[in-house]
Amino acid sequence: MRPDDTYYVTTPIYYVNDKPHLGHAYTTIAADVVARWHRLRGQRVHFLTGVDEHGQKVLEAATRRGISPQQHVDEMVEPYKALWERLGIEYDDFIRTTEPRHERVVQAVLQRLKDQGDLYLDAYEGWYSTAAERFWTEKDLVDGKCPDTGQPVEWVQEENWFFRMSKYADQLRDWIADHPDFIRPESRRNEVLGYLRKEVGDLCVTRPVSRMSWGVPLPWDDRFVTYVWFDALLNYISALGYTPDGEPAADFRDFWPADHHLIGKDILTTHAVYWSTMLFALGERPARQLYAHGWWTVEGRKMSKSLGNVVDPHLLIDEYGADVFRYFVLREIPFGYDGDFSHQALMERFNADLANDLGNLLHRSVSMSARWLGGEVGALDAPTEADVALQELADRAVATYAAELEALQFHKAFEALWELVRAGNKYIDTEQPWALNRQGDEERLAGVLRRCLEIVRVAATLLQPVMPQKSHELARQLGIVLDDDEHLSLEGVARLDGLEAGTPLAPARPVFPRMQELPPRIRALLAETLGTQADPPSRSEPDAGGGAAESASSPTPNPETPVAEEQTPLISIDDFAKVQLRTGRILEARKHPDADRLLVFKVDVGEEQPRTIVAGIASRYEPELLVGQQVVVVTNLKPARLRGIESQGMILAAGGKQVRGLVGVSEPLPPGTIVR
Ligand code: ME8
Repeated sequence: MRPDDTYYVTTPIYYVNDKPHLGHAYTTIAADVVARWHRLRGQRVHFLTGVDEHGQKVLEAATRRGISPQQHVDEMVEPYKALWERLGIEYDDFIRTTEPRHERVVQAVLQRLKDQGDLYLDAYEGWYSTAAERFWTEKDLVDGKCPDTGQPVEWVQEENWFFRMSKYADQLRDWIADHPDFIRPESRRNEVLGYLRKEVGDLCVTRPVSRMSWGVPLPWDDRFVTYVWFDALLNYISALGYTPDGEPAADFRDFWPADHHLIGKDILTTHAVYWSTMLFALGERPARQLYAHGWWTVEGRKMSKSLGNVVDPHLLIDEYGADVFRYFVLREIPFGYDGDFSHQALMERFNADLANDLGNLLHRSVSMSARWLGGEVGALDAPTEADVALQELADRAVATYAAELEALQFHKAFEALWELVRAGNKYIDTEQPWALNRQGDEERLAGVLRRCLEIVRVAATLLQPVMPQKSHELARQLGIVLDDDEHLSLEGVARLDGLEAGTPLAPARPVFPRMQELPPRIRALLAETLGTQADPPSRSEPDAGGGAAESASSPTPNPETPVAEEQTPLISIDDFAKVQLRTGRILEARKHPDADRLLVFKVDVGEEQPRTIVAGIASRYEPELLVGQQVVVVTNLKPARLRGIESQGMILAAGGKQVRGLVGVSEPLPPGTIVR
């Protein structure tokens, strides 16, 4: 009997006819996330991936390169391992089907099936598609071509060995009926049931060496090698040390049946029908669940070689980082559905979820704690009704997150967590720590900020399997330093009191700095591949300091490069005297309702009425943290409307497009004091 505290997940083994692409990365990321999750839960996990090294496709790829198939597969396995390393994939075993430990099992299984009368030799003729590596009947063909690949077929007559798959078809029908969760999602289950409504034939499990020699030799008949699918499917148990006879190997006993075979929808029949009947013939149970996910298109088009470049996993890691790539693919489309990978969508998702919601919550709570609580985790105060509601939401979010993740409903898991994160931001808005600070209510201020930090801890903990690096960066901000192999514990994670009061927080640093536009390399590639102008240049909003002038159209110097003196036209003292500068005090600050980069201020500049000033500094500053701040204002600038709000002056700031600091005065002075 399989122990309860183990978990076994597999990916397909990928053909090494080419380098890995987005689709391969997708399945493997999903498997890694569930594997890491179950490890975090304290289970003993076996996560298997690997490569499919036999068969026609691989042989053809080797032939094209003019090298032996063995040399080809020895080389082509490396890009897979290298990509998994960069993507942070922590597999427990990586199987190659040319390994002796695998070939031995394939041969033993064939021998066993032959001995029990489940294999027979038969003459066969039919339409063979080289591209799909399978035979079709006349009525399967579409316009005389292979229905799967659209490639030409040829009439082939040959002897082959057959597996009595038909004998096990009823057992499979019963199994699916008795195990409603065996095939997910439901639509895919129906697809298999539809297939099984028709008569199920036997399966040809060999290829004559004369036609295709790159495979596992039949132990008793050297005219044949094993059909690549029969060989490949056995990887899921050969890797566990399965033998058809004798004592079961320890890993097989502990991990079979697998909890999840993750596959793409393209290989559902082979898994649901071939693999299950093979297992029945061996007297074994099928995996607990086959989960067939959907297919990615790229920028609205079918994935192809040239489009593949636009979503080359290495490019995505280089430009966005492995963690953001991992998060995006699992967040963007429900697992099981088809979806489109678009860079614009990635940027929007990043900005909305990571920069705005989570990043902001972290930044606001850490920087307000730094400012008003000496940079330490505050102590909890007696909970109010709002606090109790927040705790209930946290309990619900954690429970839902766990359940949905374990059901591979990644997007729903994230939705549940983000409900909590957004509630954290709202809690800041309603509790108004800045007002508490003004009123000197230190106890409540500490309690409010503490609960916000706790929500960040909950998020960091739950996100560890998805964003292993970023979650540790979040933890570091909370004053928790973890080694690579250390983790935030899931135990009691939902309770909003897991941190320790008095722990020093790290200085606030953005973990997810907002993306203003797509990286230049991506923009260039998109333009080149799709022939479109990717992403228009940034909108005309003001530069740092963002005053009223139409400054956005003028070229912005790189903030890192001081402008050379000879390039700057000199002005006379009279010119300078035209600029009226005064000290001001920020009375109110809020986000601009229609522009992410802008903040709207009420500034006292010593006049009867405070001025409304709009400034493009939202990427750096939380509005509420600026209330009370002394600034320098250009007071005689012509008013200008910025996204519908009239700005009556400019707050001076240092930096170019990216503001890096506000200009201040060393002493507190009355608003309206002249600056010269
Ligand atoms: O089929 N979108 O290997 P393979 C999402 N060796 N996923 C995709 C995808 C796309 N556009 N394209 C491919 C084989 N995939 C066999 C498997 S298993 C015993 C043998 C993913 O290299 C998806 O997981 O063609 C799909 O099932 C797998 O790549 C096929 O990889």
